[in-house]
Amino acid sequence: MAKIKKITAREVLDSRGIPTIEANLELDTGQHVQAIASSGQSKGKYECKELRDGDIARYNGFGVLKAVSYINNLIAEKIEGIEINRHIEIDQWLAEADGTEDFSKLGVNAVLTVSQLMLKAGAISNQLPIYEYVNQLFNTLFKKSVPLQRLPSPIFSVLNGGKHGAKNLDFQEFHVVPASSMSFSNSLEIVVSLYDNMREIFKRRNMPISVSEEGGFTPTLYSNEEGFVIIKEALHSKGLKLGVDIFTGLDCATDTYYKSGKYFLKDAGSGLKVDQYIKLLRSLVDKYNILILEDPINEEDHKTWRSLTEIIGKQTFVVGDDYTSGNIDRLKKVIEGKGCNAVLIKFNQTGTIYQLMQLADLIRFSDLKLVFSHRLGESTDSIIADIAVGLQADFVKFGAPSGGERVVKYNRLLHIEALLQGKT
Ligand code: 2PG
Ligand code: MG
Repeated sequence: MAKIKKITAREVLDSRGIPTIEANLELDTGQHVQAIASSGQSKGKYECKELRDGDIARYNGFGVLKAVSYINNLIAEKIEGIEINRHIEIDQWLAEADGTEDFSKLGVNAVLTVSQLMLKAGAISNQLPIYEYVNQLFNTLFKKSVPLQRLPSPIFSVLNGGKHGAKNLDFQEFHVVPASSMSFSNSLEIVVSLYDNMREIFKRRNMPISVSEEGGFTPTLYSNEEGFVIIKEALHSKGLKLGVDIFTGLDCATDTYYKSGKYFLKDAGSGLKVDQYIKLLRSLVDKYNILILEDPINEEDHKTWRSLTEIIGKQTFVVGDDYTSGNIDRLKKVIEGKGCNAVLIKFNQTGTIYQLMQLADLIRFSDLKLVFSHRLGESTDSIIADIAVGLQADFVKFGAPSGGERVVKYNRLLHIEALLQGKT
């Protein structure tokens, strides 16, 4: 079995121009792999922590030299020479070596970069594409027989506000979600035309065309609801039916507009009390066929999460992202309290690949839908597309169909679709 020969890390930039870690691993067979850390903007309270230098003189404090040096010195020294098929054991060692619950000592950016490297090297040394290797690994580790049969349904962000926009809209992301009966390639083609139509609508209205770091448009509108009106108009000109061909979604990322028990949306004159806010959400859900409703409620208000899921859970996936934060203990609590019916997981919220798989196992077998998501700070690496397919996630959310770091993941799904259909 191939052994890990050398690991080296360095500081590079992510898609936002913020420092991140890139690393290489060489096997003694001469094979090489590379990995890079992604990073969030709207982070959940309970997610794992990145290690940043905090030295204001470099990159405004966002440098990652300390985390890089942990890989190059401490971690590399310990794992070089070990057989690559022991990478899950190494994941467990990484968690022990850090010793904190949230990787705040070594930094989840350092730990997950190494864990990704080992997954890729494991796949390469077993001569398997990453998605197939992940699937086999998952089934073996958790004694499951999840077949590799379908691609996750894509959720595309087409409008952005909140922390991803320019505070123009309160909701962080407006999504379009093609009907799950559509093939991935068909979904992508439809949404790309829809996205073009939206650009044309803004041009016709003489509105400046600006986009967020995840590629969604960031117009200044009178209300959040107007965002749905624009999506509907763009659909109409393509001859598509809302609620039949296409559904919508929202990542509310509530913490930007929730303050002291009230929800402050530009759609309402003043702060809304919980019951008024729920009424507004329900009317949007019905009017615009919202299928995905992510982080609609303040993350500490478990009671309202539960009652909203009870009310709309038959037609809508009420998705926990910041609510669950990829934290397994937190997720167990949410499952017990029936707080949501779908969970979104992000690469670097949880820790190592092994921990990510444990989380996916808990979600899948608790009868919750699994959404696999990018982060705002990304790279042109497409590993999350492979992992989402390998784990047979129900949905993927990789941003707008625009920008190299987003389309590389959608392009990878096109390739995997062809591979699964035996077309390549
Ligand atoms: C989210 C993600 C991805 P971030 O909130 O769902 O869109 O954002 O990476 O900023 O956490
Ligand atoms: Mg979110």
